[in-house]
Amino acid sequence: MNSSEELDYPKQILEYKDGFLVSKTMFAACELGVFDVLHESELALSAAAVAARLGTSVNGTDRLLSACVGLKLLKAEMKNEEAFYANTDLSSIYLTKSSPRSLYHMMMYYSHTMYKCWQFLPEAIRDGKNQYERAFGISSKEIFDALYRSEDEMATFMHHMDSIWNICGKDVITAFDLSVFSTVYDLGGCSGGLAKQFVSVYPESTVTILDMPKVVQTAKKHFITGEEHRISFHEGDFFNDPIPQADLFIMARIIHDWTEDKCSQLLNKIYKSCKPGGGLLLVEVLLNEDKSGPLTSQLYSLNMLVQTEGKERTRTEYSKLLTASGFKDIQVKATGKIYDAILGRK
Ligand code: SAM
Ligand code: ASE
Repeated sequence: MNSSEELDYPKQILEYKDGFLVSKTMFAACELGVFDVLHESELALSAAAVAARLGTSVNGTDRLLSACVGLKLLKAEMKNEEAFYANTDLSSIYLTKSSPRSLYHMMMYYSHTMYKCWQFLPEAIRDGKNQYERAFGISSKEIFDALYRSEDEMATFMHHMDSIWNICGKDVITAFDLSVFSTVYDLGGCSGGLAKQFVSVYPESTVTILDMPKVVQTAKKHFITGEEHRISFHEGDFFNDPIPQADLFIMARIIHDWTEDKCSQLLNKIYKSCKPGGGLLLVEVLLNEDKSGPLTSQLYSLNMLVQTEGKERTRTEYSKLLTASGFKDIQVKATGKIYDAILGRK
């Protein structure tokens, strides 16, 4: 029930409508390099000094910096009636481009690609399908042809995918004891962000990343650079090429991309390639059984509608999918962070 105070002043609704103003403010500050300039400077800087370094207007920069203070992404200190700005610890760690835990590429993917798709959310709900045609003029039937419509787009997507595993990869990989599995395939393993976490936790294992040839080539060039000798690559198409035998298959954010039919096809194929006693680890966000939350999973499911042919699922829905393909002893572990882990055994 709403209180009469709320009915009189719809505080939450008014806050929600400003959600995209908040995101866009943070994205613009990242894109322009505000956090990088402040990180590089030893001293707090005035809006005019930041503007001079960024080559932006003083007028605009002044308002952006002030809004970032409101968002608690920057701190301001007054000296002789002028504000001097500095990063908070959080901004230095997560919003500068060069930090090892940087979310800069994620912000750019949200600000450019996702933002454009979400403009057509009502249309996506009317049509029940992704909006690449309306958002980017792409009529491809294959979602990854649309996602990888240029080399730049592919690199941004891969960086975006990579960045989250520096933050919640360990939790996903340690949700179950996976030390019994020595040959591991990460299907659709992309840049190898999760594979890196895997080999650092399980020193006896080797991980092979299977992905599309152009993704593998980009991963080798920009992401996995020589030192990680327990990570290798396999160029292939998990729908149309044979899937090699392994003790453990990992699929992170794969099942949520595809229709029920394609998921079953893929899972049946993996079951056949899985060694007896082997396992399949799915890494996905989970919806509550009654779909009442969490809000992040509900919003990500809408994102899967505007961007893919898939959706987010409940633990029961994942268990049913795995069971139907032959997997048994299905266990689900919530990590408390965005991504959770589901393990099935053969
Ligand atoms: N597992 C990674 C992660 O969670 O960070 C990437 C997930 S991304 C949403 C889906 C991945 O599946 C991409 O790397 C994409 O290139 C790959 N992929 C899509 N279709 C594929 C196919 N037919 N064969 C192999 N890989 C595919
Ligand atoms: C996919 C995952 C994502 C395909 C497209 C995607 C993500 C963004 N775009 O498998 C990451 C998950 N985040 C959200 C908001 O859904």
